[in-house]
Amino acid sequence: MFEKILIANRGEIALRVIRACREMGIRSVAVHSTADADAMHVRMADESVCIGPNSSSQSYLSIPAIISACEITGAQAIHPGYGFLSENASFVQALEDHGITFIGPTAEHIRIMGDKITAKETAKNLGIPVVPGSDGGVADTAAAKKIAAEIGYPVIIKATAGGGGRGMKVAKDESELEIAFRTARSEAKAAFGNDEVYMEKYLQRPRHIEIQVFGDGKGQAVHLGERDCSLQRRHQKVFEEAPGPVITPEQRAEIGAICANAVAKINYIGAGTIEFLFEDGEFYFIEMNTRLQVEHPVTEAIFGVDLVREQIRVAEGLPMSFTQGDLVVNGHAIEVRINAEKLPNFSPCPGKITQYHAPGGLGVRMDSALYDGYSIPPYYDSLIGKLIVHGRDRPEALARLNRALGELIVDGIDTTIPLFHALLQEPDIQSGNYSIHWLEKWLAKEFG
Ligand code: MV4
Repeated sequence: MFEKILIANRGEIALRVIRACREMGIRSVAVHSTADADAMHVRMADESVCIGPNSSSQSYLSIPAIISACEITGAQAIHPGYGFLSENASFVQALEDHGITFIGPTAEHIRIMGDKITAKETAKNLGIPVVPGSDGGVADTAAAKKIAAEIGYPVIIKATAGGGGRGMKVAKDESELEIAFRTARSEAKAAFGNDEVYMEKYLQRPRHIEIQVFGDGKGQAVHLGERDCSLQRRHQKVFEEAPGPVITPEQRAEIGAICANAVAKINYIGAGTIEFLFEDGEFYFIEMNTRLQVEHPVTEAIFGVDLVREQIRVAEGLPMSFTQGDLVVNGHAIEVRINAEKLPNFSPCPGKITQYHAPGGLGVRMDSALYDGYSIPPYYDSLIGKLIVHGRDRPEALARLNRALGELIVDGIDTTIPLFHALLQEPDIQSGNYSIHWLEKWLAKEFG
């Protein structure tokens, strides 16, 4: 059993992990940069270690600094949260070499899913439906034209080292292919130092539906349904919900079983998310994330489970505390991301919080590391809180979200709170009628 866990992260997700540790009787170690000396995660943990200066690369991304902090404090395991080192296979390898347990998947699984061509091929071999496209990489424009003619236009060219929307180019027809291919390749080279690209049929109006999976590393795995994360701006999610407003129980059971069987077959350990595009009733695999995701609380709400607790259990070699049969969808949950950003351009807005008041009441969860008088440093990402509401059905969750947003006070800086007040007035949001392009189109219409 772990007696002490180090959390290699900051902000709300560090608190999330500290809370799970405390409920399990495990001591927690916070690490922090100099800028975060007064941060909430440092105050809330049992112990803390300063691991470096302000910049992420010298603190939250510094593998030697984090391993040293682990050795100094005697922590037996590290929870990486999301972002930072959470999907860094070299970090996992280094921990293994030091006899420290990584609370997450193996370095090999992280590596496989980090390379998008290998990830897609692996998914396909495991029986997961994928987007029609090239088998592996595309060598040159001649090969690209041949494949595009087979699968039909429009096509999308993606970087194998990319993911999360970086390094993609669409070609509507053959006249656009050459430029799209060359641009994708050179952008991939510049951004990732790897110019390998692959090609897919471009889906024009899909939803982003992702399946939460969870494995024990010993061949047992379950799924925890889907999240609809279609409302994104520049590949940043802003509003997520579970279950998906247009997914039927039959569709959930079918794609969920496919995903659970796939991760069971590879002895996957811990939390994972299999991302799909969903169009005309069909699921198409795009990527797999080998971490706990920002939006995991909506899944926790509707299934009544603590995913961080389960991550820690399986990392200790214990079985999961539930089986597939225990996992029944209960109601509807919505998360909105409260960012320190100024509309309409979503420009970062760090600064001092003069007043903070978290909403409460039935079905309301506020995950945030804010407090009165806290100064948001300019060095890290702009997520400052997540408001998660749970209701018996979608209309109740929406009403609760509206009510909770009305109680939430974050003064002193600009935030995305007004965006959500406005979104809740929209008939398409009220009815769940949106695709991956809805938010960008709406923003263009509202703000020009
Ligand atoms: C696509 C696509 C359409 N067709 N692939 C963007 C993020 C990355 N994970 C995959 N992405 C897309 N891949 C095919 N074959 C459209 C997108 C896409 C998108 C996907 C999910 C959520 C928002 C998006 C916004 C623009 C494009």
